[in-house]
Amino acid sequence: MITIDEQVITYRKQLKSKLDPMRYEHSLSVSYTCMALAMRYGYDLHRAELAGLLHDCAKRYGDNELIVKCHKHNITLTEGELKAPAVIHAKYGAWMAEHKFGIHDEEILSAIRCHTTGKPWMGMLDKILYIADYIEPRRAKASNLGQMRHLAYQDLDQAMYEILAGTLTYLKRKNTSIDPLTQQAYDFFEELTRQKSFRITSKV
Ligand code: DGI
Ligand code: FE
Ligand code: FE
Repeated sequence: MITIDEQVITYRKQLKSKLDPMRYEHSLSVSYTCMALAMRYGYDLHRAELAGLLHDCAKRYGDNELIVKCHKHNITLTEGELKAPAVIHAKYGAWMAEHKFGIHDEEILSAIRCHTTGKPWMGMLDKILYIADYIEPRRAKASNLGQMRHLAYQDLDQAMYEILAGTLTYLKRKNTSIDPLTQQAYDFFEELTRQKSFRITSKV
């Protein structure tokens, strides 16, 4: 029977041999940040660690390779994904986590699957991974990173909303195609945070 620590060490070795050094460091950093957020919000530390470690496992492939691999394994890609291929490593990464790394925990697979776009009705691990990917210590400086790091430990939904807003602004400025799921995630968290702030003010 393999222990949790042995499982993590095995995954790290596999990832280190396949990912470029900076991507591997990012994966470790996201993994630790997921665990820190899991401590804060009372989520299972080991599942958070695995989601962080494996989330970018498909990042070694280029866009065209990913499209071919999805086709080969009967993974359906939406029109939105084909127009914004930078998001496909999340869906194929979830497939790899299941079929190459032997993960069968649906919460871990779901978190990997939506870590780039987000989606409406995200579970706690979905949000932890999405946010950890953005705030991890080695992340290149986005202008609002300090605020986001603080907010992540105050309120997951508010942090989701702010990060999605920043991502959409960035994507629009780049004039690149936006996956409808990214827009749907933003609309969902905008409405959720609006309702939450309404509830807080209406209590006063
Ligand atoms: O894999 P990472 O670099 O750690 O980060 P990520 O998985 O969040 O995102 C990879 C890229 O995908 C990042 O530059 C932002 C971009 N992205 C997120 N949503 C969309 C998107 N790109 C397009 N074109 N459309 C989207 O909706
Ligand atoms: Fe990613
Ligand atoms: Fe990442």
